[in-house]
Parts: sequence; structure tokens; C-alpha cells
Amino acid sequence: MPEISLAELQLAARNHGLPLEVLREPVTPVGLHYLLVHYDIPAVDPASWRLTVDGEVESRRTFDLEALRALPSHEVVATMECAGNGRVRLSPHVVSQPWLQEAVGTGRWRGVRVRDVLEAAGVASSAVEVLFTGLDRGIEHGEEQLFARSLPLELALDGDVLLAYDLNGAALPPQHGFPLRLLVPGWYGMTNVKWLDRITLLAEPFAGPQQVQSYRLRWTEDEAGEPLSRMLPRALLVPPGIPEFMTRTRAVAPGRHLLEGRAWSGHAPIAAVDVSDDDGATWWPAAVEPAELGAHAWVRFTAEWNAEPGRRVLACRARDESGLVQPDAGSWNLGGYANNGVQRIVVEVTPQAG
Ligand SMILES: Nc1nc2c(c(=O)[nH]1)N[C@H]1C(S)=C(S)[C@@H](COP(=O)(O)O)O[C@H]1N2
Ligand SMILES: [Mo]
Repeated sequence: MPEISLAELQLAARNHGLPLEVLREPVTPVGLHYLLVHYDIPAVDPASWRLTVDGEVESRRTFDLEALRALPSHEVVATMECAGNGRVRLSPHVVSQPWLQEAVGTGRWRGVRVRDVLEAAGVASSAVEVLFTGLDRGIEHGEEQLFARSLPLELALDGDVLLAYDLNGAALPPQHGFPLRLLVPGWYGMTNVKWLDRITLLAEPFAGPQQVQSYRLRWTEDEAGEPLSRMLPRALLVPPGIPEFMTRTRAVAPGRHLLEGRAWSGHAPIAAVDVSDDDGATWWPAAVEPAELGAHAWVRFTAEWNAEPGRRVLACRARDESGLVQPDAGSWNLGGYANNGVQRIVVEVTPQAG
């Protein structure tokens, strides 16, 4: 394991992952969904808060929460994963939020379609992108900024792209973007701008720091790189047995166990999941359950495991219908993004385990 600096611990103590045992839940309970906040959680007074829609529109509009809730609502169950998930496994070490593999969660998001709000303002023919700006301000890449990211107009008009005001049946909690956040199912986490203040129709592609400096696959500072978009496939197991406090090595009794986990991809439905108990030397197929939560949520998989005494290393890997497969280990890039290398869980199979 690489050395983690105090600066990284400072980030890790604010931004938490999904406790992997909670993969047992189809929809992640609020508070257990992973969390990533670049700057501070802004203070928002819901009575005075307004969403502004401006830029290349026929008429600039503002909406209060009541007006948004009066528009037709739509619900999407979506799995969201940070683009930096897996970062700490890359070598050489990339200094940033040190995720292992737990930066994921599935929410039942309800809100209004971006499409309906844009239609109310009237999109001018000059518009090519839609910029979403949050209320949170900070300094990054040496530049003071509001957290802001854009989408191509065509994607913003997709019927499942939401301005979400509810999570799991209640108003968004402060850390997940109260009172309103963007939700783009299938895309990496950074796309889903929280604490929305403004939606601006642009005649030119957005060139802000979160678009052109961060969230691009590149190997040197002076190349432009490719923007990150959709989540690569990944499967995660619920760690079986019980953990040892410091190492989190699992203790499991010998014999038959039903392994379970969840798998997702932002590119295509999950086609197959394989599991291994010898560190990926040999694999057997898991049973993948139907996508009961809709096309944008993870699917459950199960696999029978006959645990033989001794030290075992469990692993699992997903393949999606577009043919993307998880690599054994992801490859290095400057930002430490999109590492969907397979999960490994060290297990001591011992008759002493309950
Ligand atoms: N305004 C704003 N939106 C944001 C962020 C942020 O720091 N500020 N973080 C982004 C990143 S990097 C991720 S991974 C997701 C995390 O969403 P969550 O904390 O609700 O899980 O929010 C995205 N939206
Ligand atoms: Mo992220």
C-alpha cells in the first residue's frame, strides 16, 4: 500500500465511501452513499434560493423550489461512481482523494427533466452546450472557481437527465446537493453538479477548469487528453464472513457460502460476472439477476463458493454487453481516473470463524 499523506487523509476524512457490506442493499440508504465534495458544503436558504436559466435562451427564467416541484416529476434509480474510484491502487501514486474501490452508491432520484426546464426558457438555435454551475466556491489548479461542468445540448435533453430534488423519497440532504442537483445516469460522478445555482446555454464549448484540466484521461500536463464520460464496468463483492479490525482480512468458516455483489457499467447492460478464490488464476461464472431497478442501476449477482481451509483471495470481474471487461489492474494516468481493476478480498478460511 502506498503512503497516504496528511493532505490526503484530510480529504478522506471528509469524503467517505460506501461501506462494502451495504452492497447488500439494492438502493443505498441515505448517509451510506459515497460522498465527494471538492470545496465546502454551501449554506442554502430554501426560501430565497432560485435557479436561474440564462445564456442562449429566448427568455431568461428563474425558478423557486415550489415552481420546480409543480412541473412534471420523473424518478430514476441510478448508480453513481466517482471517476477517481480505484485511484489509490495506481502506481506511481496519484495524490488526490485516495479511493480504494468504494466510491459508489445507488440512489432513487426524483426531480424535473432538464429538458422541461430548458423548454420553458426556450433554447436558442445558437446553443451547443448546457453549463451547470454550483454554489460552492474554492481554489483548484491555482484558480478560484465555482464548481461548474457542461453537457452537450443533445445529452442534456435526454429524458432521464434530471434536476433532482429528492433522494430515496426525501429532500436531498445538504452533502448531496440540497436543494437541487444534476443527475446524468451512467456518467461518472463529477458530471452530477450539486447545489445548482445556474444553468447557462452556451454557444461555444465550456473551457472551465473542471472540464479542460480535471476529468480528462491524459499522461502529461501539456496534452489535452480525452474527457471522461461514462462509467466503465465494475463488480464488487459483499465481503463475506467477519473482518479483523486493523487489516480487514476476512475470517470465514469452511464449507459452502453464497457470495453476493453488485455490478454496473455506464456503457451497456452487464452481460456476465466471474468470481475467483485464487487471486484471479481461475474463474467461475456468477448468476446475474435481472435489472429490476431499471437500466441505470447496478445488478445483483450471486455465486456458490465452497471455501477450503487456508488463505484465499476472492476476486470478481464484470463484462458488459458492449464487450468492455474489467482489467486485472487499471493503468496509470495523470488524474488517477477510471481504474476499474478487479477487487480483491483476502479471506482466512478457518474452522474458528463463526
Ligand atoms: N457543486 C459540486 N458538484 C459536485 C461536486 C462538487 O464538489 N461540487 N463533486 C462532484 C464529484 S467529483 C462527484 S464524484 C459527485 C459526488 O456526488 P455525491 O457526493 O452525491 O456522491 O458529485 C459531483 N458534483
Ligand atoms: Mo468524483
